[in-house]
Amino acid sequence: MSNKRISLTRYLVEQQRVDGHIPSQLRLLLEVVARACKSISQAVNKGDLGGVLGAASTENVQGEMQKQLDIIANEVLIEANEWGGHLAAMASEEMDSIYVVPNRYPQGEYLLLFDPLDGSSNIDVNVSIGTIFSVLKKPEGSIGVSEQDFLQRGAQQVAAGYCVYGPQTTLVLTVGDGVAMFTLDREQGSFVLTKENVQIPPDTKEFAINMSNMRHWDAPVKRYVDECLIGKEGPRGKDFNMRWVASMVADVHRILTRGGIFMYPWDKREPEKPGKLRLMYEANPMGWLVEQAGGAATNGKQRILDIQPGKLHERVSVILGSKNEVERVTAYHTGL
Ligand code: P6P
Repeated sequence: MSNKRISLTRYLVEQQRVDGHIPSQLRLLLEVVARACKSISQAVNKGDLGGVLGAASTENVQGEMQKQLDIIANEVLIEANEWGGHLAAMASEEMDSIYVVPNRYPQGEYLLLFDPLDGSSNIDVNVSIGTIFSVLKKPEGSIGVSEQDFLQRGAQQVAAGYCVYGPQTTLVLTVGDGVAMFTLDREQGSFVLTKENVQIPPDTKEFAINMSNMRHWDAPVKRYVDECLIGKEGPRGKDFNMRWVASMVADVHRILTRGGIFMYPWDKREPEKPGKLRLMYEANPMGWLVEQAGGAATNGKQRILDIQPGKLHERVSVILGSKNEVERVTAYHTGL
């Protein structure tokens, strides 16, 4: 890549103009989301100095205690996006139902879904967290907008990405033409292109799973992790390393950067739930990013992006990352 600094704005204009890849309304939407992520990054960076750490006194739709920053991040995304005329509605992990753009603003054709601050359990201990977002188009001919309009397969996404608030603040984005990474230049206040055409190595020696749940796993996951732990004396013929940040954004960013496999599978703790992570605003955007970078993403049995959602906040088992590893775990589930 030349040493010419390419801003997010220029990258998106070129995706719109040169490749005809994204309409101006989608470009506007992505620039607004990026600006909102900058504001969230500022709030996160203040930490105790901003008086925004710690729990709020409320629970989200998942029944999880909300952190103050969860609520702040949600409000920042709503306020940044509701007036621009590019959206019909928004959906968030932090809101029970969809947020329809108020009548005082023009309605657009896009639907924005987000987990405003993923990894909240890490906020108070200064570990990387992030915002995950997914963009769908409102179905043609749909009058008004309803939750039903959001229930589209991940393969229907027109844009997806996340912003990781770590040692750097980095926006990672796909519009279906590969994966690009933009690092926030705090002096200029702009996101600068630092990686494009990101590729995940098809093989890896690094797996990510919460090992404390081992006794609850299904046999295929247990088999895969056991083989990794046996190492080079076992069927894998190589030793493995393990990482678990407990922030999906941080684990996925590592995998996009150097490969690996991330697993949050179904387990016996709550057998009626297909998994812990949410399909619409965690697994789908991350699954598309990983596929666009040459990786794979399944629920152990099928491609995540092919799952037809039944509910806005439905959960899913997630196996994603280096293609050959994801295919192995999936084969252990399906016997193929
Ligand atoms: P556990 C964060 O709360 C999250 O939704 C993901 O970001 C993360 O991968 C997972 O949950 C961590 O879950 O059970 O290990 O705390």
